[in-house]
Amino acid sequence: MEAQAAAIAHLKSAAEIAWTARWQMSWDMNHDDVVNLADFWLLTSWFFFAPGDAILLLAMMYATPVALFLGIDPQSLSGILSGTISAIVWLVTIGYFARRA
Ligand SMILES: [Ca+2]
Repeated sequence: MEAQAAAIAHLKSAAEIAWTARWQMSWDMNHDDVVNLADFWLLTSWFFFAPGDAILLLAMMYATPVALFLGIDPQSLSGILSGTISAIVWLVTIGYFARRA
């Protein structure tokens, strides 16, 4: 059980570091000192995955044992689970605003 407590503490601190890194945005997303189409796709991806990444990071920080059990870690950011959550959030959001229009 001591290993479990250490794994939880490790995941929590890794998630806090990942949270800070995740929300840094710049026009030059790949840091090559040029703003071009490659940065546009990275910005689009940054924006698309934001809801899923936020939910996964919050789970890692505030429901750490659950995240550990589910195998969610900072490597999960912008992955399949995050993409699925993000797609659902965006579809529900678009559906909500489309119905109001
Ligand atoms: Ca660039």
